[in-house]
Amino acid sequence: MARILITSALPYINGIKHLGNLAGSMLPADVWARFKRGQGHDVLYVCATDEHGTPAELAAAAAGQDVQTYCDEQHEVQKAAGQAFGLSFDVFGRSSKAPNRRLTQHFAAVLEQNGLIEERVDRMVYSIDDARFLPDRYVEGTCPHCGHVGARGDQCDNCGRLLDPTDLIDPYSAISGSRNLEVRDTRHLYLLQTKLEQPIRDWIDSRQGWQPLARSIALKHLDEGLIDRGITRDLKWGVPVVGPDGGPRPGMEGKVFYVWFDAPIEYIGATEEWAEATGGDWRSWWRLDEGADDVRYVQFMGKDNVAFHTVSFPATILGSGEPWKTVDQLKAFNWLNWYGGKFSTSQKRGVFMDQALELLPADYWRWFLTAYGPEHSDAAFTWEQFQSATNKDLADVLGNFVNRIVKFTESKFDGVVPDGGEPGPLETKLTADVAAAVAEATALFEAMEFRKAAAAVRAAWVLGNEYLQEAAPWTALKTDRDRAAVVVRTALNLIALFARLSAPILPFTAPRIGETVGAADLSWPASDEDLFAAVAPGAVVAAPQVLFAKIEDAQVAEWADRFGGAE
Ligand code: B3M
Ligand code: ZN
Repeated sequence: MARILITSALPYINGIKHLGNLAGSMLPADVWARFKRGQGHDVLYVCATDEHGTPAELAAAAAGQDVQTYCDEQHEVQKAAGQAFGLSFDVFGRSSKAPNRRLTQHFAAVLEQNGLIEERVDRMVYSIDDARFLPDRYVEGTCPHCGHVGARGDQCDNCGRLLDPTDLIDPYSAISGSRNLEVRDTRHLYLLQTKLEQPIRDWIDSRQGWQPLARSIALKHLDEGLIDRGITRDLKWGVPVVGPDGGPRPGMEGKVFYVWFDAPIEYIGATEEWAEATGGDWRSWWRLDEGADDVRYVQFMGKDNVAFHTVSFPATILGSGEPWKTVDQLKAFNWLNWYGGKFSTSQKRGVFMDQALELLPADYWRWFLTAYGPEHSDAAFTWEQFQSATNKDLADVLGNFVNRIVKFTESKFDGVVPDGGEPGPLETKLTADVAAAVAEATALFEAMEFRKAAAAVRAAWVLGNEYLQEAAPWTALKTDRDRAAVVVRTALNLIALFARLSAPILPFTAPRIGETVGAADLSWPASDEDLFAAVAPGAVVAAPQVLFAKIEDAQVAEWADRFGGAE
């Protein structure tokens, strides 16, 4: 049994997330956590809301609430949405909680002791009309790299480059829209990343488990050359900058740490929140000198977050000189688009997590977003593809198989698993084919190849249908009851197996599938297991309520109308 720490990028507090956010970090992390738990490993899946910085302040202002109240409410909203989607977080923490504050201040202190933090007088964008500095997202303008209009001061959404607000061409205030801006002096802490370039490079070389997309993004940032980065901001909401004694730091009053400095530290902070709630030992997950040396740490995130996780956060950790656990495997995702374009809250394009569940149960979405997700390239959500995936994979292949054979057992064998007969050549072939599909699904999940793993699971379902078609128990029954009994028993065992194979992706439906044949075991099958031993003669079976309803064309039309579709 291995100890596996899993984190998915922390969703910003500013409103409920859309399906693209879900597909690119939290959902695959959950699927993988369930796969690993199913194998019997000791998994800790950590997530939290990322509550600081300009996204929180701007969203609270737009909602007409003070930031604390806004965050309190939105945290509960996101937590409930995660639960409704079956996201099996061991903890869903908050970056505004005390553990993160303490840890963030701790890291800043040790980095400074190590000569890696410097106070600098900085030139920052100041809005005369708003009477305040405009850090990060408070300024918008044109990206100097790609010309994208409406780029934010911290990062361009179009080309993904990290920006400094003073880089923007034709900048304006995101609060008031005012262009009456000037650049003023203000004092800030800088993390001297230039001194950490070689340690970060060496560390990346030592991480062989990263997926290529993550590695190439990391190396690109290093090759472009690291710059010293301001890690404080002129904001009210955030982790306060303090002096060595924990009191105010002269010259830095009223300043807080930059949200991207404290957010990844919340992975540790949230684990401390988990420990407070459960009595667990958070240090054994994070401190190499206290047991974390045998932990395997896997991070999931969208590609825009990779630079922060492969360069910025490691700079904090490595620069501390303390024995913290760092990421072993990093899985990055591309974008899920809404038809040709982006999801957009303001333009009401796309489906958000809460709305999705008003339309259909979580497993329908989980299947589509896993099996057809934006894994190796951007993927597009279209209602038509969602409909086709649901109807073909879930309703026709999986649902229909379960229904057909259980109903047949009910009508012809009184709902009891029949005995008699001996497996023949068809069963021998099926056993080998299914074992191969399971082995393939296991290897692909292990490799975090989610689309391919889902395809392998689906291939196992297809084998079930093909077997039933060929073995035709309804025909056999007319002449050879024992032969029909063998086929029925075999197929009912497949149902128990399919429940197990489906459990990581379809956690709500898998137990219902298992229940039809009285099988409660949803663990992931081991390589040496007899896959046809779960359902024994004499057991009672019961047909399920509809497992997956087909999506009708009329529904597609209605949803496209309500949420936007092809333009
Ligand atoms: N909240 C950005 C995002 O949601 C940011 C991730 C933080 S991970 C430490 O895309
Ligand atoms: Zn750009």
